[in-house]
Amino acid sequence: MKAADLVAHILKREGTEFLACYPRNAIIEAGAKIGIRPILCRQERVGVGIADGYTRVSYAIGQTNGSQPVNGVFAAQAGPGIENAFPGIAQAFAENVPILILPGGAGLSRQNQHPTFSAVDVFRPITKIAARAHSVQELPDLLRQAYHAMRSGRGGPALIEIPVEVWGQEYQGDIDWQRIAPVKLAPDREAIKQAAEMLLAAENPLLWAGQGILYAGATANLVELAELLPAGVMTTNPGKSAFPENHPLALGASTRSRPRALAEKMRQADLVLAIGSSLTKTPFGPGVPADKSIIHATNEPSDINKDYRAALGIVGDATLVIEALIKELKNKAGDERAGRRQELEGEISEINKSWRADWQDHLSSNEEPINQYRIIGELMSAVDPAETIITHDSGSPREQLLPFWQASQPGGYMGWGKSTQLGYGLGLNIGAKLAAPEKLCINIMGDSAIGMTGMDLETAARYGIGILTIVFNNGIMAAERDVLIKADEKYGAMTVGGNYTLVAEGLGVATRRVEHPGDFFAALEEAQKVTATDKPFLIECMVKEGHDFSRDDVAGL
Ligand SMILES: Cc1ncc(C[n+]2csc(CCOP(=O)(O)OP(=O)(O)O)c2C)c(N)n1
Ligand SMILES: [Mg+2]
Repeated sequence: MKAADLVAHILKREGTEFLACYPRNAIIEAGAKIGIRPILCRQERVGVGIADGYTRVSYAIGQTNGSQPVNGVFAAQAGPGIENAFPGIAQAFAENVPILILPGGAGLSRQNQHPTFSAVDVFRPITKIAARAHSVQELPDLLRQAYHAMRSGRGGPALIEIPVEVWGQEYQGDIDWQRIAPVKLAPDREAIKQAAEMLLAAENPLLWAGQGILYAGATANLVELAELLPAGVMTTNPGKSAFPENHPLALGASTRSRPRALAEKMRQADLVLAIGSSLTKTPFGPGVPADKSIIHATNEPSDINKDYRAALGIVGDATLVIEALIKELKNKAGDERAGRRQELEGEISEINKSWRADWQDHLSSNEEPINQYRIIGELMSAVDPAETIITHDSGSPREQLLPFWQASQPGGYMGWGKSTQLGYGLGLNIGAKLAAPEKLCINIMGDSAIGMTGMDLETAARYGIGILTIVFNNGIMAAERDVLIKADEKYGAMTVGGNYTLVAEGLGVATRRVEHPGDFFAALEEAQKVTATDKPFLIECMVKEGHDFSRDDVAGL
């Protein structure tokens, strides 16, 4: 058995059904022989994004359904292929997504010669493991390490480079591959006791849920904890959908924009319990205001006391931490807590009502060019979030979508923003649809965003991947208005041009161009019919520049 057959065999045992890829890489052929479907992207960056979106959904939705998650895999050639994959891997690193990257490599005798591109060296700082196989015999050990790195602790990409001569070598021995199980950390019992005491002593505890909840499949546990305490639950941007946002204790998610209830309850909070979150300071995620006491529970010890001083740190898997806390609280909790829950739910509901009322003009606006919130409003009333997976893109669409979209199921929203690469949402959406073909999978992108990766709409058309892409075309980089003042006045630097309906048609994608807000509903109905037949659809909405965001502010949030 040659190296590529060996790798394909191991991937198959790990549940791999498709390989996101771009030639040449011998695993494409070897995988095809044993039923691993190659999905050839148009650009390696998007290929990595496809593996990424698949992984997110496989973890978040698969686990809720009781199936074992499968990590997405991307394969590329040495040199240009893996060089062109850089943004995809950097984004997966920023978002802690556990994907496997399998590039070819230059011959071993060329590795030290200028200007050989060494994927191992270049990607080491942005992967959990980056290793080169010097012989086919090393591959099972390296892949075992890669799967262990992806499955245990904080997620992130793993990269194994396979140099030219290794592909041709014959593997000696039997392969006895067993699926690599995650290794979970259990929390310190004393810390759990202390946390329970702090939570019970707090007047207004607030739960802060990160994407670790999604990776641990801990949503049901989190709901139980929130109801027991009781406490309102906010999520980070990547954590959105980790807590059902139709639950009366839900406060929503935060990027730079957020629902008012989140801001208000954060303002009132005296204690923040963060679970499954790195608590990283980032412009596209919430912060913890200085006057709050913090309990920080995470499976990554180095995140504790990184950006904030933690009054108490707990290292552990999110499910195990929450289970232990619930057990401890049940021993201690008093009767008065049920009454407090009702009161708290009432407060949240009141804030939500006034916030929605303030935004109703936007959500039902008849403006032309179209108000982006009208499209979001139409979407929310027309589709069932429980049957939908949605993602935004960088730029204004993220700020517009995140506060208002109500994600009711884990994995129903793919939030991102630790890096904010324009165009990332398209690959994510293709990957999500591959992981959950029964869902309506939507990505909303601006006109600059589609310029980055739009050619890969053809990938969806070619493989019959029925995604829905909604383009907010305002002919401008609206998000850059504050930094392109003279450059725009003198040289029109904000303007971008394009008719994406024509582009999509040219790429074999069915489309509708919507210029009047009243026409969106029919376009969406048509899109749902078409995507249900495994064909992609693009709706181009001719929107206004759009600078209104829900940014109810609290210092430090
Ligand atoms: C790869 C990359 N380069 C630059 C940026 C910085 N950036 C963020 S938003 C934006 C403009 C977005 O314009 P568009 O997609 O048209 O959305 P709009 O804000 O107009 O709705 C830019 C240049 C980025 N996020 N990613
Ligand atoms: Mg734009």
